[in-house]
Amino acid sequence: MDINEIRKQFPVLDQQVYGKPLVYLDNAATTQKPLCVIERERDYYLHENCNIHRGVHYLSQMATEAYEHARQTVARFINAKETHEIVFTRGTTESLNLLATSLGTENGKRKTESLPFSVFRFPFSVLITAMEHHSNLVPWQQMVQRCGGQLLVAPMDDNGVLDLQAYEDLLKQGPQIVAMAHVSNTLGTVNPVKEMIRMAHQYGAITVVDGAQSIAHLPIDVQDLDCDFFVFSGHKMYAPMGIGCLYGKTEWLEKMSPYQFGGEMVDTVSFERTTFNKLPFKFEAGTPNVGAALGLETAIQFLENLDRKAVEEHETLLVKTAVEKLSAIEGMRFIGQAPERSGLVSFIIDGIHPYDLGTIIDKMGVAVRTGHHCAEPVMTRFGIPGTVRASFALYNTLEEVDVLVKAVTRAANMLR
Ligand code: C6P
Repeated sequence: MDINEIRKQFPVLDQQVYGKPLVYLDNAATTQKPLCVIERERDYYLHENCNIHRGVHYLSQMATEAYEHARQTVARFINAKETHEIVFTRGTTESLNLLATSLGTENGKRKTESLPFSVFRFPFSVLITAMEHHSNLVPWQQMVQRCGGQLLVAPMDDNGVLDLQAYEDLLKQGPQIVAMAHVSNTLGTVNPVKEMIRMAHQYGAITVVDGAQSIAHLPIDVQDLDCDFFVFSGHKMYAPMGIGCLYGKTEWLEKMSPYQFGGEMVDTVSFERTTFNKLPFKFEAGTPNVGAALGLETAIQFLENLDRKAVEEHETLLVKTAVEKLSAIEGMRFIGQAPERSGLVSFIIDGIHPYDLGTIIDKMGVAVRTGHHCAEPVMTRFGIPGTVRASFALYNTLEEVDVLVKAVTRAANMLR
């Protein structure tokens, strides 16, 4: 893998901030976009822009075809059985809200057992893990509160490793839905989701995997995982913002109610009654972000053109090196030390507020994220206000890790 060649495709990286070369280590928040993705979106607006599924004219048909081709590419990328199992959304958060709303209302309204559970079968509960991002916590919390159910939380140990025994004990309480992060955005922990899904199914629950932090780093095969739902955002995998996906097994998507109403998600409409379109369109109300969907397809092609094993090894080396070199700093405490980790390193230094550290190293050109990273309960669990998080992408280099370590060392000395 020629990192220098790859970096040429990311012009945004080649700039100075505060007179220092930019070292962009906030990739878990969003990755930068390669030229091919930027150009694909630009081309769409230059030559193809049109609303889709609506016009008989040439441009509309071309745009519709391109959008549906992008859906096929996503399906192939994550090995979905059927293309209609891919619903385009704005991102992970919208996908999870769709699920928490639709799964709740379906059961609430019809009082049927059409899904494998009913909110009227008490106790109704959703099981999550202690390391969830707010987007995989708050929608479920609000759902159980609306439906009069309970949110169960599987704990983790001091290294940020999920307690699988406690997870199984909670499964015995019969949660109807289990929602889990594939990779934690604060700790970097890679959860054993395949095993967790197998266990959840054994106890009769359906499973939702939050793939926001795994999609760019790990190969995803939804059939092999056997998850019922898998969600992710395009902007964390080199694609534009405003596009993401919900994968769902046909059998559940068929049974779920639409999430939003209007536009082409209908079949027939009268003042008395509406019937809904087939999958996946019944979940795509209103005009979608066509340009971003095409950008997502190009981002997938960009990744597929690389040796993904080599990318994974490179990113693992970046994390390992960062951990080794940062360890030498006095008062360093890593938050999240699971043996299976991906993409990032999170830490605090005794007596130094993460925000102060982040602000100082920013002036040295190093962009990291500080704070609770939208996972406040994780901070509460570790009794800290936040962490400094350096998160890596395939274009980062070992030299950049050195710049990070030097910047953190200098900032820590200044702040002590
Ligand atoms: N985490 C971070 O800096 P959206 O914003 O919808 O694209 O993704 C939400 C989300 C859901 N789950 C996980 C595990 C995530 O990491 C994120 C986004 C970013 O960590 C922004 S808060």
